[in-house]
Amino acid sequence: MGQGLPVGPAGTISSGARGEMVAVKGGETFVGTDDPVISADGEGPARKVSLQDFYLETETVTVRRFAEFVEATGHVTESERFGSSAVFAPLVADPRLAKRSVIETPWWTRIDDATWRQPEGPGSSIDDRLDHPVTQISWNDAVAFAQWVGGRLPTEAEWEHAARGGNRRRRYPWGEDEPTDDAIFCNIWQGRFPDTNTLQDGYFGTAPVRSFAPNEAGFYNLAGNVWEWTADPFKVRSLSKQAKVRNENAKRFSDKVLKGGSFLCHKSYCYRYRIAARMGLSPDSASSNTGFRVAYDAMSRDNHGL
Ligand SMILES: [Cu+2]
Repeated sequence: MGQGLPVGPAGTISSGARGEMVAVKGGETFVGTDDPVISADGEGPARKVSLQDFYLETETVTVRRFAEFVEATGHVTESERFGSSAVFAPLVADPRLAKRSVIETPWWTRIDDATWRQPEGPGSSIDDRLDHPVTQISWNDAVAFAQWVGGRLPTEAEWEHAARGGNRRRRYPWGEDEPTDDAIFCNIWQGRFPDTNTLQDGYFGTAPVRSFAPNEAGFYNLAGNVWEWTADPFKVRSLSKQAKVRNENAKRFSDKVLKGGSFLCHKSYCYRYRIAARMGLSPDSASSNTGFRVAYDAMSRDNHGL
């Protein structure tokens, strides 16, 4: 196997299997948009960047793979250590447990023992969701997994470049077509949030990582399903007072950028399943709608197995 193998807790060398991946050609490209919808998030302006070639996994990491990682390394996630995590209130397995709301929104609640093994708290299970994205994973947990497979988290620019299938300007991984409650391209909310989800896409919570058509490059569910952690610190590029405050907070908490939106997004209140959309969260945060996918340097993959 490749280089840089992590050492397991018992001193044994272990290395996880890589997922299916696509080679992405780097070069001159851009990140962000000159046509921001949620400017306060720092979607704009578009900035030129130059990328090395890289590889990105076609899917977000599944519950099954994460279970293999935990089995092999004994990794204990941060939500397991904290003893609680954030769950979308209507999905809490046992409503009697939903007592404290978090993240300044009434539809989030902090649930004791909500972990990747029971993402909606006690009473929920992953047994029938092994091919769904693993959730309740902090940035630190995601980095640990990525190292185990000899990879890393993608940068925001890499993620956007892969989502656009190159340096084309497009709003969504599939092009410009706007998802509606009837035209379904990804796992987001349909209906009136947060009271009614018509389930037109077939899912209330997460969907299997391979549901819906991939983009032309072969990537599944970049938009919707779960937010995806990236390697980058969160920063809004603006001189506004609001941005300054936000950046100070982001710096204080070492917030990282997440991309892609989740099964909770809807144009009416959280229009963040667009490629240029973003969110910042502290690296020890986890929730029932955040996951990640793994990237690799082209170099390290080429050396792999030689
Ligand atoms: Cu959203």
